[in-house]
Amino acid sequence: MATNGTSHPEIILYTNHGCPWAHRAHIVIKELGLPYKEEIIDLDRPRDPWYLKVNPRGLVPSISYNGEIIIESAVVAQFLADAHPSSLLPPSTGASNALYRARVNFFADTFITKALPHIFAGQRGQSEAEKDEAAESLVAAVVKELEPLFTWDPASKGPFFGGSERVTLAEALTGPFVLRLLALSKPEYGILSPKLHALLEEKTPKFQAWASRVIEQPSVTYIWNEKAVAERTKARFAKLAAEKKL
Ligand SMILES: N[C@@H](CCC(=O)N[C@@H](CS)C(=O)NCC(=O)O)C(=O)O
Repeated sequence: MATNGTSHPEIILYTNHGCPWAHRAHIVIKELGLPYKEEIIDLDRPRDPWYLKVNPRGLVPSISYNGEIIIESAVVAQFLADAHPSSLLPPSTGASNALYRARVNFFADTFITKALPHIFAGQRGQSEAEKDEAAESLVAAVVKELEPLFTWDPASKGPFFGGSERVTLAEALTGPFVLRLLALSKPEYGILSPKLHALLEEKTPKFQAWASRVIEQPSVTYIWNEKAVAERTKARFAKLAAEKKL
């Protein structure tokens, strides 16, 4: 791969600020302090042929890194974290670093495979009862799968994964969904059950304490537009319901 010595790589991030998967790449880039150029991809219309050459799947995010194209948010995030060692992720040298990296990946994988489907189910819910049911299932999944992974003591260590003082790859991969979970369950939006806040606080205090710190981080919030995402999410699910596609 072409490199440019000690200067910064040339990065183009193909993104859409409403997309949680693209949001992962934004968090990583911001945490690494890397300059980048941004190309916003309009997801409301078919992809232009030039973008399908960048990413034949037509999805965001993609990055160009010194001319090399990398697609899929988890791959992009991992690549950037590996190429630029930082508190996001230690290098894979030695068993103890490898173990920490495995723990980070397991945490993110658990969030995405065990918790996220219930967040989506809540968004799809057509009635308050369906939304409440999805909220109960989500909280049960967080109790069983995620709460036991908070093994550090945030009173004596940092608030982020493994007791880190700074955001790690675990937060970069899950933060966009944590933001949505906590924002879209505000009663004014009617998207996720408003009971979620109290349920999480009561049943998953470690997750809740961690999540409340994640959503305060500037790297997590700098592209976040809560009202715009809430409106779009509502409109998208209303359209799907009207088309009977839910
Ligand atoms: N697995 C992909 C998912 C990316 C994805 O679904 N992006 C959505 C926006 S949030 C997209 O580009 N959708 C465009 C389309 O489906 O046409 C990743 O992690 O990068």
